[in-house]
Amino acid sequence: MKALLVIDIQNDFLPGGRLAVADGDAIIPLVNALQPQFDLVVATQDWHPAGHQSFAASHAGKQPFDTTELRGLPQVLWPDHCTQGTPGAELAPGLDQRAIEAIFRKGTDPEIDSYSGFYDNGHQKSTGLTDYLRGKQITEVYVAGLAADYCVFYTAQDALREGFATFIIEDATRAISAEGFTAAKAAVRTQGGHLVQSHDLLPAR
Ligand code: VGL
Ligand code: ZN
Repeated sequence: MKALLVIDIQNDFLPGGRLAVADGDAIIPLVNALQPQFDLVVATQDWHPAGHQSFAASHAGKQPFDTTELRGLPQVLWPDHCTQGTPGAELAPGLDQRAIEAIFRKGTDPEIDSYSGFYDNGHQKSTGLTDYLRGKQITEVYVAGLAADYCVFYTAQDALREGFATFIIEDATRAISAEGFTAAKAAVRTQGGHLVQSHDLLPAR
């Protein structure tokens, strides 16, 4: 059984948002068109408490995109984004949510970031996504959404670690950094994952 994981298609990651990914809105029609090709559609939602430690504003003297360490892990410091209950944290209005069976929220622990839909960045706590997918008999996971070089990449890596056949739908994602996505694709391939295009999945027309 195949699942589509729709990663963080939220207003703050779209043009005009607090942590906008260039052209991020361009993937929404594709993600909508892809959904009927899957046995299960699940979404993730970045969902930070105000004052989250991944926000530059939580660190005196730091600017967005500076780096620091959190719990011994390298951490990019972001503009405030996807704060719980704000419009920026909502799933994009253009995203068809009818077939989304569950939404996994992440980044809720104020002390640690969580790029992956499966685990926090320290791999200490699970969101329950692995068990949920296994319970639905899922063996193949296709990842789409934002951003390609962060949450999509980390989710794909954890899916591989958890033993799912793992695919990133390349034209259904957009990156914060093009170089970052190039490196991410190489890493995913090295780990046994695959890059596919939406036309590999959509019926011929
Ligand atoms: C993301 C940076 C910070 C993402 C989330 O969804 O890729 N990136 N929080
Ligand atoms: Zn975040």
